[in-house]
Amino acid sequence: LKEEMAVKNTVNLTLQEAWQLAYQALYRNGFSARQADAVAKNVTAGERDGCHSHGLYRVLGCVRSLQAGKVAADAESTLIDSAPAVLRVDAHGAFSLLAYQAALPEFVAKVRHCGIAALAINHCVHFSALWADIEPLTEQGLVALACTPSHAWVTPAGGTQPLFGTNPIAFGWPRQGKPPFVFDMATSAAARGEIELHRRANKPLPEGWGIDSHGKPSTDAASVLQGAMLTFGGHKGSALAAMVELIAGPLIGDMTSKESLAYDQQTGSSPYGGELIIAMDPERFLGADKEAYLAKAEVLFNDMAAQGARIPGERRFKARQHSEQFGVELPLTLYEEIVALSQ
Ligand code: NDP
Ligand code: PYC
Repeated sequence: LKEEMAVKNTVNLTLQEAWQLAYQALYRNGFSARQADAVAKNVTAGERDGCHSHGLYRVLGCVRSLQAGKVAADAESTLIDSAPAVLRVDAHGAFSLLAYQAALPEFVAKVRHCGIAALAINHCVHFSALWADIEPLTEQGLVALACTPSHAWVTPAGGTQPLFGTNPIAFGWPRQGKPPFVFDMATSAAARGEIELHRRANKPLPEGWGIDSHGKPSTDAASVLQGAMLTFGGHKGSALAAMVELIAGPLIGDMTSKESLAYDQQTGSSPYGGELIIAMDPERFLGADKEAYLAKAEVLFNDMAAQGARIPGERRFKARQHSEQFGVELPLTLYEEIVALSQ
């Protein structure tokens, strides 16, 4: 088996084996069983969906964050009922995942009651893909939007110095009998995790992802990680990145990406701060007209597909089906690094 792995340079794991690998590394390094399980489930889901930048690779960063004292190993969250349509949950320095899980039932109750509601996750360490926060809402028939700042790695359009985070925005729309329409995108040209994976694989970056520390365009991953990343779509992505800084930073009483990076003290830990999630209940907007209007959404998706456009999320759900049947392929070097963490 070892020889076969060395020739292929990858390891095939069932989803259960992938979870186990992540869980062992996290638990043995000091995370509580609950935290380790939540993180292991999240990164296994990322790997399963072909979202490698937020798959098992993240275990390395989670353990590094714990060793640097930048994430709580076992904190339990507390809920704060701020207003009829606003809920806050304080993660007390742990990852966002369990805080979100704890807040979800009360958040959904507020959305159903008010038609629209917002959830702020505060004081959380955030390493994960946002579609995982959207799907529990679309599964309940809700329309949802989520965003979070990260670390100051991205230069605003027209600048040369890192200021914004990679600041993802995710949106989900529920569909009857079909996977939801979900887009989930960094407001940088690519997620930082994607650039880190290019560096690990010694692969050049596509043009337009970043600049080196002299402000010159670069396709060298290590130079861009030292320099600055670029926003997608020039000034438009830059404006959206600024919006995320504001609504998932100061508006919810939490950090900007610049503050998060300063807090990091060059330990290479995951970003620390807040996440904002807004959800809407079509039932409360539309009442008896709901079905007729939701049918119009299907016309829109069909019209997109008729032109050959791919529906965001489609690739992920296909990858999910494939991984559930055939497991996931992990680069051998990554597999060995995670195994070494478990010893
Ligand atoms: P991508 O650029 O790979 O994809 C962004 C979105 O566009 C996805 O919804 C994807 O759908 C869709 N898409 C991609 N190609 C096409 C196409 N040709 N036609 C139609 N739709 C398409 O992702 P990013 O690199 O921007 O982000 C990756 C992940 O990183 C996200 O999950 C994000 O949440 C996470 N992230 C997390 C951060 C954090 O602070 N926690 C910070 C930054 C990023 P599909 O999935 O189906 O391919
Ligand atoms: O890939 O940009 C990223 C990222 C930041 C925090 C988690 N993922």
